[in-house]
Parts: sequence; structure tokens; C-alpha cells
Amino acid sequence: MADLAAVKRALAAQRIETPSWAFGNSGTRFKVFAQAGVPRNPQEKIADAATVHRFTGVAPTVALHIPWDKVDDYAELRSYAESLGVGIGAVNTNVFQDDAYKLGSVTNPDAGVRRKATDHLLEAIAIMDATGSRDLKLWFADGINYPGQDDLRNRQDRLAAALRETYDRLGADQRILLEYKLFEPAFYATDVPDWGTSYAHCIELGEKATVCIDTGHHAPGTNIEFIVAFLLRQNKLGAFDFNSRFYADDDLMAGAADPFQLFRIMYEIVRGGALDPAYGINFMLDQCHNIETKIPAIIRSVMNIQEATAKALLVDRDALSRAQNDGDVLEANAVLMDAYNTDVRPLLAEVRADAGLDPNPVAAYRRSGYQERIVQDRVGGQQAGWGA
Ligand code: RM4
Ligand code: MN
Repeated sequence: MADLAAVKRALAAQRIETPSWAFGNSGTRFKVFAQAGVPRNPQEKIADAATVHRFTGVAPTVALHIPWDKVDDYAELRSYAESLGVGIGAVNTNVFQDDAYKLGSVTNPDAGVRRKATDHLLEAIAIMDATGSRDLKLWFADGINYPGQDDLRNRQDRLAAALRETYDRLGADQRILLEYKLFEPAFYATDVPDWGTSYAHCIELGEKATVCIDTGHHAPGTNIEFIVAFLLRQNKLGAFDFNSRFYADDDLMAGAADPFQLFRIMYEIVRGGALDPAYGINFMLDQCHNIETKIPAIIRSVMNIQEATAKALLVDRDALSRAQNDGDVLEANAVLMDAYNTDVRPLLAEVRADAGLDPNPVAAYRRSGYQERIVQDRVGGQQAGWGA
């Protein structure tokens, strides 16, 4: 049996980072449905992130996306966040929305465009210096649509050069998280399409470069927990972008589409001793709430990750290794499924009560009046969004 007190301690210590962009308007390429009360600036996004933390107790940092969260004074933004009880987490770069990037950013055949893109990555590190952020998250939309459009190998060389220059600019406690994505917006070949490509570049760069797994960025049927186990063994897993997918990069609430997959991922994290924040993995959300109310959807996502984690922590690891070593296939599977099939909601309610929180964060948020207040207050101005 798992030690319940230890399970509760691990759950209380768990940390999940929220994404500033998830509080803004988003949509598909067909339509963005604007919502009332959505933030108009980075400060309002941070206020919403602080609200998620206030009700969950486990989301004390918020990731920025530049230039969406551009401000004149990042030290001031940091103080503002801290005054609301949260810190600024990863800084995400954006080299996918400028006209110049039509044929790629750091892999573009034009050296001038590559310079512009790399300068943006360096600018993001300067922002991290001011915000006190550890993580620079890089995702490249780069790729090509047609065979022969550009030279696949040259593009890897250009990518490596930009990554090297960026890596060399990192401070002692800063690191690169290199994200990958199978396809979209490029349809024939993406320059960082999978974890192997990201891993190889991270190895080439050095120990301050690690892989970021976005759970929505794989081909259907990919065994993500295998990737987790493999990268943990190599000390190269740096972060997650959690979300759910049914088809492609759907960006739905984490744990909504496949809670069993989330459990299997979190089991590998627990198995690898990587849940403790001191291990250094940044467990982030990367979602878009196109039709549902954003703040409670993010609270729900945090809770879904907590539930998957609680189940992973409840796995009877001794019984599991016994069954595995005995070659008892059915028993080993049963041990894992026993944990998965446990209703952990009462346990999490206790953990929250122990921390002085409402056991039901979504209901508490709904009762708090925060949603009504932002709907009333945030009138006029330009609502934040990623401009689909
Ligand atoms: C990308 C990728 C990045 C995120 C953007 C908004 O698909 O997942 O992590 O920064 O979307
Ligand atoms: Mn992502």
C-alpha cells in the first residue's frame, strides 16, 4: 500500500504553471468567439492566474508569451505578479506571427530573417533576466509544405546555429525548453517534429537544454509515457505543455479527452522521482478555451492533473514490481488499474482542506463573484487574444 501521508505531502507540494494566453480570447481558424471579462493586458492575465492559484493552491506561476505580453517594464510586471501572490514562469517566444516568417524563422533561407528571429530569442532572455524566469520555451512553426521547397538538412544546420547562439546567452540558472510538434502550420516537413529531434539538439547544446513535451503534439496513438520514461532516464525532460487532443493540436482542457493517458504519464513521473518541484520539471498548461469560460476551465485542468497525479501516487509500487518480476502480466496490470480506478476526489478534498482551501475549487470560484466582477470591470479596450 502507498503511504497516504506521503501521498498527501506530494500532492500539497505539486506545482502547475498556467499560461497567460489561455486567459485571452482564442479560437480556431474559422472563428474566435470573444468572451466578456477577458483580460485586456498582461496585468489582467496575471490577476486571473493569481485567481486560479487562490482557489487551487498549486498554480503559483504564470508563463508569459512575447510579444503578446509585452510591457515597458518587466521588473515592474514581476513586482505586480508578486503583489498578487504569483511569480512569472517560463517566457515563450513567438517567431510564428510575423509576415517575415512565411518561409520559416530560424530556419528561413534568408539570413536577415534568421537574424530577426534569433534576436527575438535573445530579447526573451533579457526579459527573463528582469522577471527572474528560469525557462525559455522555444516552439518553432518552421517547416515546409512541399517536397523540394527547401533543403531539409540545411534547415537543421540553421536551426542548430540559432539554438547555439541563444544557448550561449543563457544565464547560469536559465535553460532552454525545446518543444516539438508533428505538423501544423507546416504540412510536409516540420523542422522540430518530434521528441527525438528536440532531444538531439538538446544533447548538442548542453545540459541547460531540455525537451518540452506538449501532450497535443504527437501522431494519434503515440505512447507519450514511453517518451517521458525515456527522457527522464536521460535527464533530458524539462517541461510539459499539458492539454488534451482528440484529433490534432486541439488544445482542450488537460485530462478531458484521455484521463487514463494523463495517469500513465504521471505514473512515469512519479516512478522517475520527478514530481517534486526540486527535480526541475516545469509542469505547464498550454490550452485554448474557445467556447468554455476560461478561469474555471483552467481550474478544472489543474484539478484533472491533480487527480491523475493522486492516482499515480497511489500505485502500490512494491506489489507492481513483485508482479512484474514474477512475470505476472495480469496482476501487474491489475495493480496499475486499481490505482487508476480509485476515486481520489475525497483525498484531494482533504489535501485542499488541510491547506485552508475550499475542497471544490470550481464551485468556490463560481461563488466568489470574481467572474461577475471582471465582466463588469473589463469593458472597453482591446481584449487579449492570439489573433486567429
Ligand atoms: C504552439 C505551441 C506553443 C504555444 C503556442 C501558443 O502550438 O504549443 O507552446 O506557445 O502554440
Ligand atoms: Mn505548447
